[in-house]
Amino acid sequence: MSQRLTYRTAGESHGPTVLALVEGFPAGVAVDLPLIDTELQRRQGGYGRGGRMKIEHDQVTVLSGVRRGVTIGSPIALQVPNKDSRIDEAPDISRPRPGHADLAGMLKWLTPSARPVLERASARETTARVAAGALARCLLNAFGIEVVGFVAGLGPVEAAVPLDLSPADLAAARDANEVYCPDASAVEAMIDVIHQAKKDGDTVGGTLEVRAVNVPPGLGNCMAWQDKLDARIAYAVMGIQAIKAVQIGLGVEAGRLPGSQVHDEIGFDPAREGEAACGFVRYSDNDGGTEGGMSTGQPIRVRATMKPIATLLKPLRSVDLLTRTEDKAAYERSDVCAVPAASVVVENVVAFELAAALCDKFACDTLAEMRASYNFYLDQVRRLGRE
Ligand code: EPS
Repeated sequence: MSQRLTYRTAGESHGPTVLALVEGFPAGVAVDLPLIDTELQRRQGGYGRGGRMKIEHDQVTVLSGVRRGVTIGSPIALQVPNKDSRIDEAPDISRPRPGHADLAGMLKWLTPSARPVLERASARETTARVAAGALARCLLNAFGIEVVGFVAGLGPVEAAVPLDLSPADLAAARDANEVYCPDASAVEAMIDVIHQAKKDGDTVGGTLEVRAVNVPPGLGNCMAWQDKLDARIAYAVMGIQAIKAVQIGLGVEAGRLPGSQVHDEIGFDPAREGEAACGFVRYSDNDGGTEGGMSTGQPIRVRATMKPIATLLKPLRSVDLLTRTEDKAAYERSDVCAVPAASVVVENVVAFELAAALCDKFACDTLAEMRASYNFYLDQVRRLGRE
């Protein structure tokens, strides 16, 4: 039995390193280190980041699971060292910051200092998730599956991003500005929002969107709720720091519209039979590429809402755990806005879930067997009902 593709992370924000341990990754996949490093560096960027990103220069080291640049089927340990490593010297914090893991963690682990809690809860951990997700993309690339994440909204500013943009055009438009937003007309207003928040000693959140194309039908499983693709994506994305909502396709809007305006009517285009969807097309894109928790072959579309960073330069009210008196929350160096960075995290987290679902459907120890299984399956879909 092949092991399911999974990953775990370890590491504290100011510990010596951040780690991802990826298990169940098929053998025979060429590891594109520049691709992983590019994603790590994109995660560090974006307008509104704080001082930490000037210190770090995130780069991955592969510690295991790879020989001569190709995966060998064993667990893959990915390491990204912290330059700002000073966990033992970092001061204790007795005034928890509302919105962070501080108070809940202090009560859970019975510690009057939030330090041990925030060290692990910090979004620094997303470095490991991006590394694991970018590794998973090396597998997705072998199947032509492309995943692009971007900023769809920032504070009150909403972007308009046409659904028919190709992944290359979407990524190019996104990469042309500091807020990772493909809608050029929204960029200036987004930067203004971040600028104003900084001036006010405040922070700002936003909306992230991920689109994945060339995803074959049949990933996920309606027979077992745990294996539904949309559920697995939502679980993974909700697990990202500061994410408060996840939606697939129309999401919450689907509850406000009649069925005739929600469900994606089915068509067939023989000219597109060679594509992953095997010629099946839809006349709208509201279900976000999944029905019954399975991919339909249409683009997967995921949105996530990120709350504003919980560390405020003008701190909110809190209580000192040492005295039980009300006081202002502690201030730690932080970002004003990490929405662009979060779009990179969501993108790579979704990529990992798609790779895991791909491995489930075409379960194999090696890329060669996966490819054969994938090709066999699409061939069966094309023949379906015709013989
Ligand atoms: C982050 C590293 C952290 C913060 C930020 C994101 O570094 P430091 O605490 O040393 O400044 O900049 O983390 C948070 C805002 C948070 O809430 O955890 C990173 O690598 O992304």
